[in-house]
Amino acid sequence: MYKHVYYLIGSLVISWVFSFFTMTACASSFQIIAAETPMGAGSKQGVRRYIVRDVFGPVQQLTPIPGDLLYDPAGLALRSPDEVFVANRAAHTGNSSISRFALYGSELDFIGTFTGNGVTDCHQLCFDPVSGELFQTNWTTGILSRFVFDGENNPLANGILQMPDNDKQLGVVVRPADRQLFVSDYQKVRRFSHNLDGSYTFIEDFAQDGGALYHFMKIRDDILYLTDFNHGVVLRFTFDDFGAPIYKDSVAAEGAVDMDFSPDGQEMYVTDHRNGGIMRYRYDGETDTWIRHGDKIPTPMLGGIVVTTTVCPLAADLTGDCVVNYEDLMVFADQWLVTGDHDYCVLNANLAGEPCEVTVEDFGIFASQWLMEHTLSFN
Ligand SMILES: [Ca+2]
Ligand SMILES: [Ca+2]
Repeated sequence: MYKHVYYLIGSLVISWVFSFFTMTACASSFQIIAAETPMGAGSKQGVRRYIVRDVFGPVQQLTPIPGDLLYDPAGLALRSPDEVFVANRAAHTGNSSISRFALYGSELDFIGTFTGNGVTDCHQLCFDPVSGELFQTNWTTGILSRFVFDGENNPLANGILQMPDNDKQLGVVVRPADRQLFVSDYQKVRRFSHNLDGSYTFIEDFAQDGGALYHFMKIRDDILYLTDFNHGVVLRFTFDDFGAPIYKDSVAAEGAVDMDFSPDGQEMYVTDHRNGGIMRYRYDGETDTWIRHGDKIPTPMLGGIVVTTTVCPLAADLTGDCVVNYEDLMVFADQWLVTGDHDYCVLNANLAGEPCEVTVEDFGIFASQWLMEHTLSFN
């Protein structure tokens, strides 16, 4: 069928004979997913993906979500460890949409894109961790779009929440402890209480440092993290007994627009919207502070970021089952000597990194993982 398949199989046999492989795959691997979001407006940027094999360890780029499936991606949210939603900002044209991707191993599949129910100018989106409801911010309309999911996981419009000030929306997050909903504008954050019938009641706005250009938010260990793009910091808030936020401290982070955390909570990743790059921080439990460490992960200007455990530590698994076998060899052979776009290398057989061409260098890595397998950590 393929002449080069036989050549590759021959090489594999030779490599196998001279090697004694042991399972070294580490269970703590995770995946960082970050949207390329230029300041102002973008077009066909993609969503970058990286594997981190150990917390604080080096990162290796995975195939990105290609920009031709998206439209100016800005916000990211995980519905589960193996499903990511991408909010398409659509260059502020008002034609925003939300795209869904299934993650398996280190691979991904496009599920589909939906719109409607007030989706016009998307920024951050988030899921209620209790009900699974999806909230999508819209930059200019004051409308927060709400979606639930039917038995076949199709999104269903679930009404909207109108901001009391009808003003801008950037970030959105739900506090798991009491299901309060937080929606940021540039200069303030609105908070809403959750009612038993599923409605929300506006409580108040809060802010720390005026003129802040607040953007995206996350909640980790019941602490609210809020980016302040103007001052280049991530603000932290705790909560009092009544759920009111109390300013705690800030972490310096130039151009900060979103952040997420390693699964063990020991590392924080902050996206730089102004200069590009992902800044890395180490948690110091004694002082309860975040300390910058390591090099910035170089990228173009970024927006949203999420971290998931759904990733296969075996780079040579090209089919997503985290076993490197004949099926992967067939995928590898299909891409043998193929050259792709160096900025968006979607050739998953390009294992050795740049340049985006599948050559003997990549095959060396493939061969070194031949017949290795690993149980996916989320199973
Ligand atoms: Ca495989
Ligand atoms: Ca290569």
